[in-house]
Amino acid sequence: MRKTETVFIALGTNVGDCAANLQTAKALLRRKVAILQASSVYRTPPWGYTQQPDFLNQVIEVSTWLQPRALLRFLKRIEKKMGREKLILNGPRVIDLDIIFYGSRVLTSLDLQIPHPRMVGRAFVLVPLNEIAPDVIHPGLGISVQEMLTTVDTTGVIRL
Ligand code: PH2
Ligand code: MG
Ligand code: MG
Repeated sequence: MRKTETVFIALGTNVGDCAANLQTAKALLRRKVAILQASSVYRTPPWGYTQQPDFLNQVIEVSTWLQPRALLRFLKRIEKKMGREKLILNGPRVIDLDIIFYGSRVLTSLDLQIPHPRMVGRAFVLVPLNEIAPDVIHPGLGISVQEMLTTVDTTGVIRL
C-alpha cells in the first residue's frame, strides 16, 4: 500500500480578487489532497520585485498520496487553470503554489527542490508556516520553523 505524506504548501496571489483566488485554489487542491490545517491569510509587502501590489499569502498542511513530482505537476495544472502567466521574475501572479516541505524529504533537481530553496528568509512563507507548524524541522538545516523565523524581518506582514 502506498503511504500518504504530510506536505506544506504556500499559496500566494496579488492579481484580481485575491481572497477569492485563495478559495478557488484550495477548492481545486481538494480534488487530490486533504487539507489538514490552514494558516490565517496574511497581507504581505511584495518581496523581490517591489513595483507590484501587496500579496495575500497563506500556508496549508495537506496529506496526499501524490509523489513529489506528481504533486508539482498537479500544482502547475491548477496555476494554469487559474490563468497564471509567467511574465516577470517574482512579478504579479493570480496564484502561486509552492511545495515548502514534503515530509522530511530532501530533493535536489533542476526543476524541483524540496524543501523550497527560497523559503528561508521569506517572512511571507515563514510567518504563516510558523502559525501552523512552529516545531517542524527543516530537514536540510536541522532547525525549526520557529528558529528560522527569528532571523527574518516581518515588517509589514499583517494577519487578516
Ligand atoms: N512570491 C514571489 C515573489 N515575491 N512577495 C510576497 N509578499 N509574497 C509572495 O508570495 C511572493 C513575493 C515569488 O514566488
Ligand atoms: Mg513562489
Ligand atoms: Mg512557484
